[in-house]
Amino acid sequence: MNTPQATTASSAAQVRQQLYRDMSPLNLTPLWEVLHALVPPQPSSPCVSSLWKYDQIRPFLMRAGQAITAEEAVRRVLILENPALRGQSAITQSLYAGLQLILPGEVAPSHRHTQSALRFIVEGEGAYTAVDGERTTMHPGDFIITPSWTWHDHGHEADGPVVWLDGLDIPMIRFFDAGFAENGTARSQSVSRAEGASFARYGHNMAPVRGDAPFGTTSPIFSYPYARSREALHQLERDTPLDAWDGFKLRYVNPLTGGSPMPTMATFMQRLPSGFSGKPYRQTDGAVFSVVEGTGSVRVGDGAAAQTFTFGPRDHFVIPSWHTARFATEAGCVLFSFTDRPVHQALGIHHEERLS
Ligand code: 1HN
Repeated sequence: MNTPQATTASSAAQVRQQLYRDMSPLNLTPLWEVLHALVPPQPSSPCVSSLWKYDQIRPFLMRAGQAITAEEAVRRVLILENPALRGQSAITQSLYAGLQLILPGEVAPSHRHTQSALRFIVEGEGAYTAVDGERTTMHPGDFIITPSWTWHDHGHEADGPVVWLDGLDIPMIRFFDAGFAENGTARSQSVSRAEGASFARYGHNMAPVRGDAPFGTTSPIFSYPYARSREALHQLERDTPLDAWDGFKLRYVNPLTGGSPMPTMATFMQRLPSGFSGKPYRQTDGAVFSVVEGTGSVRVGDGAAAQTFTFGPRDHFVIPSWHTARFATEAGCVLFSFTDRPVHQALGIHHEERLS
């Protein structure tokens, strides 16, 4: 027998369910059923942490090299998909990552799009990317930029396969429904400036007296060579106290603003010295890592959900938003990473917690 109270509760539930059904055809839905999930007490990313071991991935990259040419593929890339976002071409809710292969003699044809791209060179030497009439030769560890809406193509006139990490803001631009793209008419753009022209103008703590930022809010430097970043980290290590969370960590800057090299993505290089056992931290910007040198491990998540990844050179991993991360290394290592931090900062929603 139903008590009067239970009857009241069940009839209230019935009244509500009937309300939902009746108004649904008008595309109306009650907030109170979803309010908690819409504004969770803390970030609850659907993404999961994940590791891609290079020695497992490389054979598939090389098979892709036999299966399709760079020209036919336009971009011969294996996308690093977040296991919880399969089919969405996304490594986090806002970021895309992939490993691109180019072989000697190949051209990846010219095009442009509003999505910004970064390249981080993982394997091989001597391929180039051309941006707005200037070529940049790739070396492992170089960080190279393709600003939004600039013509770009890639080519390889040297020896051996060249592989790089592509980082793009594709999911973010898709979220805003703000993407445009256009194919070039020439297979590869003609070269109009000598290699190194942008670095000569902007790479020495100087800038041309006249003329605005050539790429707006994006850095005028196309390539941040590893030789420089590595040297900077080593100098830092010599005379700076170790940070208990980050080791020795530098951010790449747009020399004209001091801000991030691209409006949507921040990039970092850090060195964890041998014997480093980092403290845990979490931040709202999910991060994609490319291991440059050395070996180490990262523990991501809390309690039973925590995962520990052991990494070596050329491995890649993702730490989603607000997942606690903690690094350790016996031999020491160098890590490159990128995140969507500039957008969090522009919106005033960036949070970071350094735990003990
Ligand atoms: C793109 O243009 C490149 O230029 C790489 O190398 C990856 C993924 C989606 C859309 C455009 C490139 C891309 C891309």
